[in-house]
Amino acid sequence: MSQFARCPHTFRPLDPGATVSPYTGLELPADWSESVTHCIAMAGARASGKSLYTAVVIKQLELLAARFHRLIRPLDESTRERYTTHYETPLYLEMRHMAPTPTSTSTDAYQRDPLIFTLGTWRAPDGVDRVHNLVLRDVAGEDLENTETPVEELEFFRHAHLIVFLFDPLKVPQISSYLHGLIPPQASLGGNPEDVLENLRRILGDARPALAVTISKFDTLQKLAALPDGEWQAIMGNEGSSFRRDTGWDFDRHDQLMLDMEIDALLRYVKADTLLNQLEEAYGSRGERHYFAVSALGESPTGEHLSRQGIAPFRTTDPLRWHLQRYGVFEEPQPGGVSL
Ligand SMILES: Nc1nc2c(ncn2[C@@H]2O[C@H](COP(=O)(O)OP(=O)(O)OP(=O)(O)O)[C@@H](O)[C@H]2O)c(=O)[nH]1
Ligand SMILES: [Mg+2]
Repeated sequence: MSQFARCPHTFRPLDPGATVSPYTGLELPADWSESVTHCIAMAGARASGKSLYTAVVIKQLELLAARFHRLIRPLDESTRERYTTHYETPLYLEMRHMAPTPTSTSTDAYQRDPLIFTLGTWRAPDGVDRVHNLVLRDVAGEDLENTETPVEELEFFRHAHLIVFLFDPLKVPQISSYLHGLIPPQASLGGNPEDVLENLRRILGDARPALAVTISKFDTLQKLAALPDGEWQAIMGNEGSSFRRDTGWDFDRHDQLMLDMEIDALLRYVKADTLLNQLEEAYGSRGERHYFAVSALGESPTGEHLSRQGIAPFRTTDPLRWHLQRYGVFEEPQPGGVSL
């Protein structure tokens, strides 16, 4: 019996051998209680890039898995259908923007059910080879911006293994005023990430799941490297810095440590003090948090359509691998096995 299976809707632990979730009354997928569940929730303001990230990260995981001779597959028909309709088709076939994720109270809230992908068989922490399943919950930024959203609706955040908190750097007031004039003003929706973080704290209560604090749309900041000589050229154009390069399929602890420190330094440099203080206050010594920088697209879209150069994701799998590597998933086997 595995103690690594969780309810895919609520992310709560399950009793060994459970075939039905005691929290939802719903039947669990076959052999679920023998498997390892990785519970990951997306967070962020409207238009912070959560759904595009979700669409792209699955494709990237497929490529990564192939290197380990594994296949990523939707576990059920519902995941396959929803991923294809809402994520893959608009982005990869129609090459256009995705519609904003509907609020959880609307009838067409397809994200109320989690996306479940099986990652193949890997050695589990108990030394037994088990199927690992990734459960991803995309959320409407509208629900996270709204301080009246009932906590019960979003309680799964408390039980997540990992929250990927995406924020558009240009939506942080201190960063956008710092960069005023350097980056063309972006007329887009979406609230202040600081407000979302505050609301997330309300939802989390005393829980502190690992938090991947992730700059989204990093391509917009990378553009600063192209500015004529100056401070930004020096910072973003520095070939030696971790956030300048993608490490391909390697997930290297040292590189991640550097990345974390560099993003921290970058946020200090652009005087994002409110955000930094909020994170320190909420997480400080109470929970794990790590900084990341990703770009799902690699390039700013023009109008309704995505760049003609296609999608060039940058460091998208890093936040997920921060969690998965602890379980030895997408890692070369260690002689002594994995220890959590
Ligand atoms: N430049 C750039 N723009 C991006 C990137 N990812 C997303 N965007 C832009 O951000 C918009 C919103 O992305 P979504 O993924 O739909 O945002 P969301 O967080 O799911 O928004 P809600 O569903 O309303 O919560 C997209 O339509 C793109 O214009 C990226 O990697 N680079
Ligand atoms: Mg969305």
